[in-house]
Parts: sequence; structure tokens; C-alpha cells
Amino acid sequence: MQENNKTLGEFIIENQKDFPYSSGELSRIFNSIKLAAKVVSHKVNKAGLVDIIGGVGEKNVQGEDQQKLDVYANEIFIQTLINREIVCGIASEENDDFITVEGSDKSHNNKYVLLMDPLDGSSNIDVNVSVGTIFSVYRRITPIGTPVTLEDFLQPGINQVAAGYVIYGTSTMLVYTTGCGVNGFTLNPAIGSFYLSHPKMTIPADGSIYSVNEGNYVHFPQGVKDYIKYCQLEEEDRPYTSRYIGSLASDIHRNIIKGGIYLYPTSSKAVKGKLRLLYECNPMAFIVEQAGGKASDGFDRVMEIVPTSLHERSAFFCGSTNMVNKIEDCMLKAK
Ligand code: AHM
Ligand code: MG
Repeated sequence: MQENNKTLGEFIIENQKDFPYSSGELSRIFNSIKLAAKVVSHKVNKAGLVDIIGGVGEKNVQGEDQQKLDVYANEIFIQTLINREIVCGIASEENDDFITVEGSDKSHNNKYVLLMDPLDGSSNIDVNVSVGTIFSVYRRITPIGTPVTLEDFLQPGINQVAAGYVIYGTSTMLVYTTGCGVNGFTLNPAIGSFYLSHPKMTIPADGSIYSVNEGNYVHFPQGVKDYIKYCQLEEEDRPYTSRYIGSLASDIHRNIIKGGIYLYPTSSKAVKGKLRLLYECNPMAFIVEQAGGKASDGFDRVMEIVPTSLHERSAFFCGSTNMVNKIEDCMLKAK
């Protein structure tokens, strides 16, 4: 079969041997994510019709209350996973605490926990700019058969068995890794199937795009200011191009394809950074590393940070390896 004619479902079955422990459980998790992503994609595509079909807090034509899209996406992903009894726990950027998932027989026999940001960049929805879902899967640490605990979620990123993102953009795309490279799939909305459109994605070692919210420049640490000035210098292949959507999955996706770096530093306004280590930084770091790139907090590998709380934040520099090496140099020199 031609690569570009392969559906995500077929690809998952074909590559099940690459899945850690390959018991079929991870394949079922992917099938649920795929399903939830299609439901959310459909809803996101109708977001611009809000004035016609009713806004948040109003009733829609079926007499149901309209919800904010991020709340809706959160519920869809959680319900899809719970109904299929395939994970033992879920943590979401939208929920203060993790959710324990027990089987209909009250068992706790599933192996995996899933962490997610169900609708990242949701401030972009009102202006018709791409948003995304980001997810991460770990094998539980506590014994199978017992309820999950916080410990199962507070694992360093190097323990991830799978991670991915969905972009609800000009097309809806799902990109994921299980630690054997990165593959991207595009939804054909007419048929409702994701097709393999970006096999074996790799990020160039060098790039010429830097993505940062430069409006916060005055609040950035000196090393980041130095790096931004370096990007803007007229020297060798510089100045680089500045591109910032403000939607993590889309900014990283573009930089994987074209070569570039995404920066969300600490600042005097956000002393720990803005992005969440578990829901945003680690899954993106896993994908970018699997594509041949690098992810750092400015000094150390993001995926080696041992988390101490569910909603912990981190500085995040991620993308083409040589560009991330350069910002680490700048950070070290300015320390
Ligand atoms: P959110 O989880 O509240 O949507 O915030 C995460 C988003 C990322 O997608 C994006 O890269 C970043 O926040 C943009 O932040 P800022 O507006 O501060 O540049
Ligand atoms: Mg987010």
C-alpha cells in the first residue's frame, strides 16, 4: 500500500510491535485519542459560527448549554478515555487534581496514565487561529490493581512511552511518537479518517526561525536577551526570521518542518516560566527529541526534570539542536 494512502488506524496496527510492552493497550489509547480529536475538530471548525448558533452560556438549537471550547475538549477527551476503560488515571491542565479511572468491575487493572492539555492556546479561538491538544502517556509506577496515586503522574519526561499533539488548523493533524521516530497524520474531513501525510518527521539540526513572545523582552533573563540579539544580527545566515503564533503545537510543528527554535523563558513576570512541564513541555520535548532535535530549560534537558507537582511550570527552549545549544551557551555565559 502507498505510504500516503495509509490511515492512522492501519499504521497503528502495523507498528504495534514498536509500542513498548505491545499488549494492545496503547493502541487502544491511540484509537480513543483519534476519536476524541475528530469530535473536537468538528466543534472547533464551527467556532466561528458562534454568533449564529449561540455563544458561551446560551442554549444551542437543541436546547443544550453552550460550553467554552476548552471545557468541551476536556470533557470529550476524558469521557472518551473513561468510557473505554483503557487508562488507570488522567491528569489535565484544566483540572486541579488527577482523575482515578476504575473499570466497570471496580478494578484498577490498566497500566497507563494519560496527561494532557486538551485545548492549548485557546485564546486563539476567537480570532480563528490554530489551537491544539497535547498529550503524554506513562506506564504507572504503583502496582496494577490498586488505585493510581500522584506518584504515577509525577514522572520525569524520559519515562514517557508516548506523546503527541493535534493541531486544529487549516487542516487537522495528529503527530505522535512512541519512541521510534515521529509520524504525522492529516484528517480528511470528508471521510473522517487521518492519513499518514508526514512519515518519519525530522527536524533540521540548524534553522533560521525563532519563535518567542518578544513583547516580554524587558522581563527576560540576560541570556535570553543576548540570544535574541544574536538572532537579529546581520552576520553569516542571520538575521533569522521571527515567527510566533502563540499556539505551542503549531509553533513547534512549523519549526520541526522548517528548522527553528521555540522559546518560553522565565521572566520577571513569570519567574518559573509559563508552560506546564507535564502537559506541554515534556510531550513536546519527547516529540522534538524523537525528530532529532533538543529541548532544554536553558541549562538542562527538560525530560530529566523530576516533577514535584502536577501543574509545575518550566522555562522551555525547544527545536533545532544547534539553535538550542546556542541559547544554552548564552544562558551559561550570562549566569
Ligand atoms: P494556555 O495553556 O493557557 O493556552 O497557554 C499556553 C500557550 C501556548 O500555546 C503558547 O505557546 C503560549 O501559551 C503563548 O503565551 P503568550 O501569550 O504569553 O505568548
Ligand atoms: Mg496550555
